[in-house]
Amino acid sequence: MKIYGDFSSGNCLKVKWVCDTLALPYAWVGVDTLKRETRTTQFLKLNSAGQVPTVEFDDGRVLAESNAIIRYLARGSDLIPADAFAAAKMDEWLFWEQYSHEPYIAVCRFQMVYLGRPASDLDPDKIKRGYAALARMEHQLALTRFLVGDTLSLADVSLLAYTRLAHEGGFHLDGYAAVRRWIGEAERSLGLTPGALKSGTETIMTAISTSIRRARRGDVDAIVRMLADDPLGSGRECLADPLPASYFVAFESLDRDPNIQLVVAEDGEGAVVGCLQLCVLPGLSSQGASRGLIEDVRVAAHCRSRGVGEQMVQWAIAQARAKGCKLVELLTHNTRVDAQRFYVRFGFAPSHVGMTLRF
Ligand SMILES: N[C@@H](CCC(=O)N[C@@H](CS)C(=O)NCC(=O)O)C(=O)O
Repeated sequence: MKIYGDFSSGNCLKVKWVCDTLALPYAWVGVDTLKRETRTTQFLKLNSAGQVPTVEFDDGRVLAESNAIIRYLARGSDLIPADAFAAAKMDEWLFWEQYSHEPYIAVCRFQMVYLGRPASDLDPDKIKRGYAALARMEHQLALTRFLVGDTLSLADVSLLAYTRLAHEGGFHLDGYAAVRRWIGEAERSLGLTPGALKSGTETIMTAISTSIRRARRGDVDAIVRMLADDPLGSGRECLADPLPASYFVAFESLDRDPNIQLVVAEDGEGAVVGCLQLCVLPGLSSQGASRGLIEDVRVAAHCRSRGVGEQMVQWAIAQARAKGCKLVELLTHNTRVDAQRFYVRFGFAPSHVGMTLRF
């Protein structure tokens, strides 16, 4: 499945989050709405509404409208309540989001962030209706943990997309304690970096859209180069031409192991811009809980700080959750202070003292 989307669009992120949470494989095709790439003849053939998100399934069928897409992708999953009435309440929120929330909160944000308008220039009616939407959510979320009862559903996915960015549209959430509590819980449930896209337009505009796929033998060279391009790795790796055979022997062994996924992140042109290894370790402790272990996260030097590492780590967290892991662990060298800060943003907390015995 291909997702045509723009990372700056909450509507598109809804689709990404559902796929990541349910571990549905996809290729992300970046479409820059500001460059009007949704209005090209080619794109209009795909979706005559000229909008993203649009998904194209492997059999050629195409589906648009964010809430229709997530509803289709999440069918049969825990993101849609099994009870028919609760599912209808979820739909109630989905329709409401498109008519009474997104046109105010997302549009004000668009005008401020992308058109550079000051808050004072916003349409007062849009602001009023945006706050009315927040008030309605606050009322519900003071009563229930999520929008439909105690469990995360597509209603939360859909409403989270722009509510977490409401401040970028000039909305103050200070008086909306339940909404703020819910944003944190929903972000954690979806494995999102708290406030991932809150740091302003620069982060959003320069983000690289990646698709994450299993590494192939032909990627070994690119992976080893990324491992070596780092103060610790430069002393550990050997970039001889050709590479030492030990790298390929290790790759074959990793590739055969069903509990290990060595993946690469590819940019829109198919270039490998990042890598990560996820191991799922079965164990007896904690009542037989499996745990995920994230290792060897690297991003190509020219692509750092552009969201690649974040997309890979979110993918790994979602995979570990989908495979039934009860926790995810990683080791980061105690000298890598920036890396530690990066992982804390996903909710990782320093918990162990790592010990190493080298042979
Ligand atoms: N109701 C649609 C709205 C989609 C939409 O407005 N997409 C915007 C990005 S958020 C877009 O593609 N704009 C470009 C354009 O209209 O040319 C949905 O929920 O998917």
